[in-house]
Amino acid sequence: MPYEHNVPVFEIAWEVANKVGGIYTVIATKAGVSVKELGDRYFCIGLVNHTQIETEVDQHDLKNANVMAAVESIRSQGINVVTGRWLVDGYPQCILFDLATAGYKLNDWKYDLFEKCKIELPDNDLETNDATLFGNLTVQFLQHVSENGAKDGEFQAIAHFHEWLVGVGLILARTNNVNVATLFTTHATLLGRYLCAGNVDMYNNLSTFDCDAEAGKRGIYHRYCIERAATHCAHVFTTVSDITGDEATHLLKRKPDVLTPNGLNVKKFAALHEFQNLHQQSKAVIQQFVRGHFHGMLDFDMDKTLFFFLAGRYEFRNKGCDVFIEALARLNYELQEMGSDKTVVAFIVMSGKVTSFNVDALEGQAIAKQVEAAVEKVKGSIGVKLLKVADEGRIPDDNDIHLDKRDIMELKKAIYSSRRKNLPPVVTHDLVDDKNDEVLENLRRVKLFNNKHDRVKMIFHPQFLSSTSPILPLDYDGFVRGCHLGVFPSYYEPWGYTPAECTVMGVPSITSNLAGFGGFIEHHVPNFNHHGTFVVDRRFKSADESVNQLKDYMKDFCIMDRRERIVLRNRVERLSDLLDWKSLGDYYRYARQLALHHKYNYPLEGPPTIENRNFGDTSGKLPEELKDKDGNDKITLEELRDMMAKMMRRGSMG
Ligand code: G6P
Ligand code: 1S3
Repeated sequence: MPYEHNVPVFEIAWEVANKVGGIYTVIATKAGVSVKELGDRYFCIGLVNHTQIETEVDQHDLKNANVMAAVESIRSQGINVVTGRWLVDGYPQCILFDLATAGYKLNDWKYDLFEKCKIELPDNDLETNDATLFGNLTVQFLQHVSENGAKDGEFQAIAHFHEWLVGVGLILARTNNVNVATLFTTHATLLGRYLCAGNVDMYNNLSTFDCDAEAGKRGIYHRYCIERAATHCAHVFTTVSDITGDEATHLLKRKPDVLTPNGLNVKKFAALHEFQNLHQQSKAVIQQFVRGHFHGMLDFDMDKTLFFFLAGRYEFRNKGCDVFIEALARLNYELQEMGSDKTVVAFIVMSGKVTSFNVDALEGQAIAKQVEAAVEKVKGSIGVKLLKVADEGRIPDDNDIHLDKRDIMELKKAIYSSRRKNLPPVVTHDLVDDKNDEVLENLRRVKLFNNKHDRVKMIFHPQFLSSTSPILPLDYDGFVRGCHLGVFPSYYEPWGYTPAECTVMGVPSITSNLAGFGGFIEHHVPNFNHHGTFVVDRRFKSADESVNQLKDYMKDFCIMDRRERIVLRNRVERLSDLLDWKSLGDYYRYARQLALHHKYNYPLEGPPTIENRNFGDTSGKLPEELKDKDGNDKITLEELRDMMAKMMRRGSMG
């Protein structure tokens, strides 16, 4: 019997209805295809985050009597369990445990874990304490569901666990012999992340590490034990990319059975060029911010200003921020040497510890508004003068539209107050530890201070973006759309959603061959740089060479003109189907089938493949965006070839 007819699927993750990082994006964006495939047999299991639950969950009982009976049995122990539907596309059912109300069980459950698995947990690791509570609640729930279900005949279920934090539930499901087929997906390895962040050359030494000792040295041995035990207990083990597959093989000692690359919920606009219009709209908001931020020093042409950005979790080296800053410094020098008329405003968006907005940054926006208000007033007074002339039936001449004393006073006041004594700040917020902040330390080192002569200006925004911000009122998606280039030269990046998000929004990006996404694109897209996805080699080149390669990519981008950028954005956007869960969801489906095969002997279909796609034109015909509404060519093929040759000027781009 094909499993899609009756087997319930429980997808278990710390970030269900709890936005922390990338795993939230995985489960939330996948929910649409999961619900489409599995309907009401699909349940997400997570924990209650009191600050998010009201906006993330529509709370109510679920229809499934077996599931509700299991929930009630946990509630009867005085533990709060929230049920309802998660407010994301697909509207999946969710069951969330309130860990604070289960705290009284902690010592018993820690003891039990030690007795059964010899995993000893320290007292001071609050996160692992929570992981223990969560794991025990999950396994109690699964046990109830499978035992209740078995009363009506044979019962089968799938439990898919994500990341070590929910690993205890998987370990206990196996040690307690719960009747479920289990999967474990890791989105990184604990040890890999620590090794890379600590300046160890992980990739060239993967096979040589004494993992227990390395985990011990870093105080994460107990966490590592949970992660490794979960990996080995699962019927099926998966991870998100080739590179993390290798890492897991060596550091967790199990080769993944399936790779489950991360997708996105791709929304196509009815009008092909809608994403280009959105770029224009969001760019106008960023330009407004830049106008305020650089007030009194805005001697660069906004029309020739490009917005680059790096965003991600604040892991300075792992996310490649070190390489980005160094490459920007070199780009700054070369643009000056070339006498370029382009300016790059480079944003770094990584959430750090801040106290409040920086006064200078706030003031900049206020001053820009004052200047605008003064200009508006003067515009009004000129309008009145013109109206008077028109009423008289005369054609106005220069004498009629002169500025009078009051207008000039108004403008003088605004312009004088916009003159600045300091350079425009490189950071938008006050940081708790400004002196030791890694981004600021490095900006100081390379002297990117927003000086007049700098062709690269810096903005470090150490907070998540929000459309209610008084300085840059855009949410993350809007901001990405308004930028010209995303730059993510990561050193440790199992997948890397940031460049993938750029792709589906039609924004070119730079990734690295140490990022799962970079490897995926290299593998599946021929001539990927024609499609606006550039891959920095951080695996086989020296640090200095990687920095230069990144600088060259950014410099090439600066040389492009507007028409070339528009063409490139269209090409990037064409890759978005490749990243859609509509096809990548098949890998999850296959992994579940494999788990059923191992646990219940189901027959197995072959693994999915991403068939060769045609991502664009290599035929010599002009792309659609270069035709007018009647289908005639707007430029000649020769012009197009010149243009592409220019874009691929460097061998590395060809
Ligand atoms: C989009 C808009 C165009 C605009 C262009 C600017 O394509 O539809 O109206 O001219 O963006 O592109 P740029 O790369 O200069 O921001
Ligand atoms: C992890 O989140 P991170 O930014 O700590 O999981 C993400 C989802 O699979 C992945 O995209 C990312 O590379 C990992 O690092």
